[in-house]
Amino acid sequence: GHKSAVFWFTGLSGSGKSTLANRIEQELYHLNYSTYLLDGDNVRHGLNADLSFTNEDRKENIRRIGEVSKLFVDAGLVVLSAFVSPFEADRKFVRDLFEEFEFYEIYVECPIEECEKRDPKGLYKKSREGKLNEFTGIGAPYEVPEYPDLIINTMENNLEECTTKLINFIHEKLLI
Ligand code: GGZ
Repeated sequence: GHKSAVFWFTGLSGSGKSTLANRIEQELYHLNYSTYLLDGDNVRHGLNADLSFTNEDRKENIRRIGEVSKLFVDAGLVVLSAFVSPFEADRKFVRDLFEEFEFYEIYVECPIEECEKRDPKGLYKKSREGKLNEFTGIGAPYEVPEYPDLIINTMENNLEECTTKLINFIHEKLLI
C-alpha cells in the first residue's frame, strides 16, 4: 500500500485543471498508485446534478466533493479533485476535513485572457454575449488562493513541464 491524500486543483475554467489531473493520473498509475479523479465531468452530471452555479450551489458542490474525497482517502486512494472552487472559504472548509499531510491545494494559474483565448467549450464567448450568467472570471468572482501548497502556471510552462513539476511534488508529499 501507499499513503493516501487529496491533491485539490483550483483555477479558472480553461486554466488546465482537468487536463493536468488526467495526465497526472496516468503517471501515478504507472508508478503503481491507486487513484481516483474527480472533476465536473463525473460529478456535476451525477452526484451534483441538482446543483447550479450560484454561490450557494458552488459552496454545496465543493462541500459534497470534499466529503466524497474524504471517503476515498479513507479507502486508501490518492484523490485528484479538479474544480474551479472559486471561494477561499469553501476550499478552507475542505482542507479542514483532513489531516495536515492529507490535503494539498494546487493553484492552476493562468491569466484570464489566455483562458478566454483557449475557450475549449465556448463558454467565455457565451458569457461575453450575455448568454451565460455568473461565469467565473466574468460575471462571478474567482478568489486567488492565498496560501496554495503549489502553484502551476500553465501559460508559462507547457504540459510536460507542468506534469514533471506536479509529479515531483506529489511524489514528495506521498513520502511524508
Ligand atoms: C464556471 C461553469 C459555469 C459557470 C458552466 N461558472 O471549463 P469547464 O466548463 O469544463 O469547467 C467549468 C465547470 C465548473 O464546474 P465546477 O464544479 O468546477 O465549478 S465550481 O467549483 O465553481 O462549483 C465550466 C462549466 O463547469 N461551467 N457554467 N457559470 N464554470
